Amino acid sequence: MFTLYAKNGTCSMAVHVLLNELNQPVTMIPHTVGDKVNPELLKINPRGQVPVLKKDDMLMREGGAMLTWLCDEYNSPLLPRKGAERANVLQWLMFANATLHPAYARAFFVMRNAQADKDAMLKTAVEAIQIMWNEVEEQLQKTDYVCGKECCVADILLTVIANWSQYIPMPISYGAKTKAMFSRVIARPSYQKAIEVEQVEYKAAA
Ligand SMILES: N[C@@H](CCC(=O)N[C@@H](CS)C(=O)NCC(=O)O)C(=O)O
Repeated sequence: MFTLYAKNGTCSMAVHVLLNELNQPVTMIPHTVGDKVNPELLKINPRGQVPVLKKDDMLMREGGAMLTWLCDEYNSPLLPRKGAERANVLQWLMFANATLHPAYARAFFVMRNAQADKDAMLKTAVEAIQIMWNEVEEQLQKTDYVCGKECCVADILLTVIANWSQYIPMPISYGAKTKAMFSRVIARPSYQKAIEVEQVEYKAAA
């Protein structure tokens, strides 16, 4: 049985959705207790960040690693085992995890911390995010999902991250193909179950 330290709607949600895809039962442990970071989480991740995944003696940090490892461990079609197809899915997974996720983190950092020039800094951060969603839309001109006809693990993480735009007070838009991809991903039973457990309102597909 897996234990997932998680915060509703954040990047840990992608790991939650994937565990549902794999029919793996999971105990969810909240990131926050009262108004403080869960001391149990701080003991295993001094950064106080989620996701952290535990099973028996195994403890993992870094969501991208979890998504990759879980797909491999359970032989999931969401990440092909080898070849150019695997390379392509890994490329889009890392785009989501290591390029798009930090771009949102920059915007949130500005919102929380900037004193002078806050609007200009946020505008720059949002423009960078928009360029990335335009890239996704361009890719989706050719395929239903970023790596082809079938959903892959990268689509799941992209769909989770897109829903963070609602917390940024400047518009971020998605193309029609991108919104159609989000709609297909959130319609999956695995995603619906995570939405229900995490009490997330999904807005990015509208
Ligand atoms: N590189 C890390 C980033 C983790 C991360 O930024 N987690 C955020 C949620 S998306 C978090 O824990 N935020 C809570 C906080 O920092 O208080 C990963 O991919 O696991």
